[in-house]
Amino acid sequence: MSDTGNLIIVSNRVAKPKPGGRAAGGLTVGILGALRDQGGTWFGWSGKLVDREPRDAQISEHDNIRFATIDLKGEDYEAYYNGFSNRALWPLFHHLLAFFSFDRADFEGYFRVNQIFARKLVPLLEPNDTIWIHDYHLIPLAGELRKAGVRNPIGFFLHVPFPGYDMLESLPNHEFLIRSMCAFDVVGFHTQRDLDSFHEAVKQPEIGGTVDSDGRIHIGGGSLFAGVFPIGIDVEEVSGLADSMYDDAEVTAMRQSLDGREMIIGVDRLDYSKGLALRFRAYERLLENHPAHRKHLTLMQIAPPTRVGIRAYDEIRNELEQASGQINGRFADTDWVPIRYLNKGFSRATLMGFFRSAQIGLVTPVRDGMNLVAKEYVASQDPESPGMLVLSRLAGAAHELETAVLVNPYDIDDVADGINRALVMPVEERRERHSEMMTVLRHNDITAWRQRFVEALHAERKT
Ligand code: GDG
Repeated sequence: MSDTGNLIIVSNRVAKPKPGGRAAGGLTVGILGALRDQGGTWFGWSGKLVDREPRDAQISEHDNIRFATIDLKGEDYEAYYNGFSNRALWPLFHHLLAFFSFDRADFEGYFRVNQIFARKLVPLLEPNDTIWIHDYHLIPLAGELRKAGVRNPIGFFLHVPFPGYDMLESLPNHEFLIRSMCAFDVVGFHTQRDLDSFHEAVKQPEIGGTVDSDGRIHIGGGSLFAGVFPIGIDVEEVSGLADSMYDDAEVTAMRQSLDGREMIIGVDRLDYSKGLALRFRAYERLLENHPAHRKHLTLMQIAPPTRVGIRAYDEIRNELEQASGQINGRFADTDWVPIRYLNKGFSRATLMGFFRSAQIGLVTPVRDGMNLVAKEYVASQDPESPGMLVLSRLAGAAHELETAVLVNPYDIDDVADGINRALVMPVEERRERHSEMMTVLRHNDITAWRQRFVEALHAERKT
């Protein structure tokens, strides 16, 4: 054990490496890197549902990292995950009130699961450990750990946006949520905008916090640090993969099937926050307004399903099938189909090869904490003749990738014009914009992200 103690990572799911399993995604690689540096444990739900009270955490070890997982009761999971986390917090934090619904029983289940996490985690903790908790599923966890007498530094990183107070107020127990976030020692966000919204929330009279000039928040006799820690990617890993996968058989076959046409690529979990229906409409508008692109352009949209069983997610799936069918029906010809809509996932390596093969990366969420796809697309490009990123201003990534073609995803004419601008952009301009984006990606890469956060957490030991 190092003198800084072990790092304990807590998240809803634990990405345990499986023998022969798929290569881990960027965030998982970042977390595993942090655990390898400091030594430690990754704690979370096992993915298994049971019908009795969950047993103590099951521990296993790979590569010097401990994995500790617990099962959950089916009804608890339904209320905690599908219910409060994904029907209330996810849409609310993404400013999408039309998808928001609140149910007291769901909130109770959410709170109960956080209590279970605390109860099962406490016996695994040593006095010198630092604890880093991830995302909106686990906001009350620090408070529950404190009640159980845990004195270790506890950090929280929010992977999704943090909304303004007028939006938060729609949640009946928003005050509880804000106070719960203040039970952490360090709270991290992707962007300054999210941090500003958090400050606005803690300063509300009913919350009663103050923010000093160093960014420390003082509340109820205690204090915490809240800061901006933009998540990044492993730039060299992504560009290396893209380079080596360009000639892979599946990637080559896909490129050959384009028959010399240019390709726009979209890769998103099938989620209403990703703006996919509007994206299809924007592409349709491009084909309407710029008929020269017809037959010379293909949109390949990859959208692996997630959160299956939540109604809004089943609905978006139907909506997209209809929209792509209708646009293809309107414009397709015997030798050309405008949209290839793929409702499935691909290996990480294949995806990077696809990114390298696409002239445009189209990333148009209606709201996104950061959006790693935007960063991966940029890092996958050939610096000599890079493809261009068309990026929603409402993604956290737009705060860093200022030289992408920035668009408002709600304005389909703006998106259509943005794609057109990117398609006709001279290579010198593309190179210049790409090189500026790469500088930002390297400065804020995945290692910088985790090291900055863990450093901030260690600093809390002394205060
Ligand atoms: C949340 C926040 C924030 C996608 N399809 C496949 C696949 N992916 C990979 C992408 C990328 C990751 O999944 C998605 O990350 P995003 O950041 O784009 O979006 P969320 O899943 O919504 O993530 C987001 C993030 O947390 C980190 O803080 O940026 O704002 O919403 O890496 O490449 N990977 C594979 N096959 C697929 O088909 N292997």
